[in-house]
Amino acid sequence: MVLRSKVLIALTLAALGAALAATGLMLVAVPVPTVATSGTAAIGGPFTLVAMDGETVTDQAYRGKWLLLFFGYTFCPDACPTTLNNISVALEKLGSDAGKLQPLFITVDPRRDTREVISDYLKSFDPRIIGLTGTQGQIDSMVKEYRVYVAQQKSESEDDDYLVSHSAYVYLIDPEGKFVNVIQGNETGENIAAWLRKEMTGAKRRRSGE
Ligand SMILES: [Cu+2]
Repeated sequence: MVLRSKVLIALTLAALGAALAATGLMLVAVPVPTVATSGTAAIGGPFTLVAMDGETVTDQAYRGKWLLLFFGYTFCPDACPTTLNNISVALEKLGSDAGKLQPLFITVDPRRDTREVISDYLKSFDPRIIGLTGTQGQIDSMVKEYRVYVAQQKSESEDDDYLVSHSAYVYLIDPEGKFVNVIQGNETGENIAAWLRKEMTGAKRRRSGE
């Protein structure tokens, strides 16, 4: 319970920080929460989204793999490209262990981020990162489940020219679909890889009851 509260507080602070970041241009500066164990946090849960081929995909499709989730949007000027770069570097650093992981980029701006837009955008990053979109309702419920802060900024000119301020945590979900922990997207690829190794080995040890 204590651990769950810690992450919840951190994610709430992140939301607050993002709300205070008037332009939505900055990463949320909140210390990375530390969680020593996993399993019961009230973060995460089942989801239904749409894959790049138009097929419906649920969390069940990824059972048996660790999931690395990042929520963002392709028009994002900095947090998203930075995070996706860092994840790409982390995958490289992990070597063959990256095979146990499935990184997902989930748009919080499904109106502009069509499947084609997302596919094109992800060509700039590691090809193992899979893009997902969904209806506004599907995205909204996932954003709520994962406590992602998302706020569309008012556009002064054209309708389609807006920024979306959002929290920039990367979420780790274990092979059974349980939320494990988060890390800030602006951590270096090296730090993300080290964090992943630690979390993934820790979970294995916990499962075998050591
Ligand atoms: Cu972003």
